[in-house]
Amino acid sequence: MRTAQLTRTTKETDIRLTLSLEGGGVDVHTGIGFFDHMLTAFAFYGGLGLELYVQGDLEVDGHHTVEDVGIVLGQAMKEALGDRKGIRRFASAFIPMDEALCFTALDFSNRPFLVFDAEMPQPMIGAYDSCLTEEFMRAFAVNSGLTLHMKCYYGKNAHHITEALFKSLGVAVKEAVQITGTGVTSTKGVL
Ligand SMILES: [Mn+2]
Repeated sequence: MRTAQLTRTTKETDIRLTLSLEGGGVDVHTGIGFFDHMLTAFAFYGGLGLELYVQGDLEVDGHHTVEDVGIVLGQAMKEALGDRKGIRRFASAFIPMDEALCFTALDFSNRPFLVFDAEMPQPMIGAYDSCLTEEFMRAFAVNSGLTLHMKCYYGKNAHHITEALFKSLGVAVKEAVQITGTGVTSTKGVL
């Protein structure tokens, strides 16, 4: 079973996370309603089991909570993927949401990189700072060993843009982690 269970405690956040690449229940409590909504969408479209409980320093703002969840989710993804043998590795997805259209292309290459090109027309979505999506994606990419490119082609509503980004990440991750072969998906012989 490709699963991982992690806990991480710092002076800023306390995180408990269980991830399964084989599916399962989704239960997310970060203290930021919109972030829960995004992570739930990501897990659902990613075909992932995800249990996540976070106590963050939200009296400061959401930055530590969102970035640290990205770190721990990325670490869990890396652990669950193991030696990455036989995975499809690459995937991409265009996802619209109402007036917004977003795109994700990714590669579980073990070469972390983020390209993020999405303007957010509104600075806040509920209690969630729109600028935190890029921080989350960077932390997730760096810690999971993912080359991740995301782009918003157009959109007027930051909720729709952000949701299309998280859904496209989920759809692409679901495809990329599928085991379709037996060897390592690299001409180098190792990922
Ligand atoms: Mn929504």
